[in-house]
Amino acid sequence: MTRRRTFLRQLGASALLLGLDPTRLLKAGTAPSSPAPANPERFKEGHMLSTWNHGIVANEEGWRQMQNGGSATDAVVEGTAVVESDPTGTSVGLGGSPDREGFVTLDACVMGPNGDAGGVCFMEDIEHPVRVARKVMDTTPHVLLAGTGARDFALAHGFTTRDLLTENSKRAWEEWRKSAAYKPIINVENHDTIGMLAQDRDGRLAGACTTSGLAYKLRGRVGDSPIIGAGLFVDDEIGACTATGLGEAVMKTLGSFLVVELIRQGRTPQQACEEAVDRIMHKMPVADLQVGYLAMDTAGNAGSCAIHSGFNYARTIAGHTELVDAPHRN
Ligand code: SD4
Repeated sequence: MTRRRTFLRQLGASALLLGLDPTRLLKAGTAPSSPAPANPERFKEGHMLSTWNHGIVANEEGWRQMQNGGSATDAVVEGTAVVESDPTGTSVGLGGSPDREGFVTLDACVMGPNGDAGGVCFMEDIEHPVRVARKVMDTTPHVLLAGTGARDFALAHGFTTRDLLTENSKRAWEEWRKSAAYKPIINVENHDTIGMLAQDRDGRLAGACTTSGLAYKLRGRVGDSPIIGAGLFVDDEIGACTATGLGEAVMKTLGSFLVVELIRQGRTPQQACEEAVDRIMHKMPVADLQVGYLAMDTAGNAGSCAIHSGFNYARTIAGHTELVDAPHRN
């Protein structure tokens, strides 16, 4: 809010100098057109949203972080890191399904207050890409590191290597190789990236997104999840959004940025998620394609929408977590 006030003051001063009406300039400018209402009391200890049911454990860790004085960024990074370490999840971190050559390659990003962002993509052998993404954000002038460069960067910052292909995911890949048919299956095979959004007690917003991407993808394929604006976008004067599902559809419509921009223009998070889903449905056939959006604004309003049924998310307010089924449009 401080930055917005500074912006408004500067805008007003420049307009007056030029002999213009500052209120007319604001309408044409990029400042939020409908500032969200003040934070309700119940959100003051923190508020978190995470995709899918593994969002429950992510939010629990995020809540612990916040109770220990951690920021929204601490909550989303450490919350999603818990899911990265779960070998039973086949779409994130350890145990993630490999590409068609049998290599597990990971994508992740994080975005904090003030527009700070970092990410890694096509990275191998490192269990916690989301923590590496945070290092990129905190210690480099860059946003995204890829492949061996990302891996080397992680090693230089104290991360260690680990074989991320578990016996189970290897067995499933070997089974898949017998037919080698690539057909994404809605909500089962592909669609459980973890995206997490949080607002801390200081009102700061942050988000993180981490995935092993589509099972048996072409080697080198990178999805939406590490791409700022596609799999994740945070503007802590407005709101935050994360995406799950077929990354190509999200990238082609720059989905998370679109949702936050729609909130900026006055939509509720719910309306914004619906509109972003409708944009995909208008542009491409969606019978075999699932995408889900999850968003919050600075007032604690949440929204979600998916193309098809089956998408759910975990919401934590004041330490209480519930699993919510997202509405769908098809
Ligand atoms: C991707 N959006 O790489 C991710 C896939 C996903 O669980 O959501 N997987 O396209």
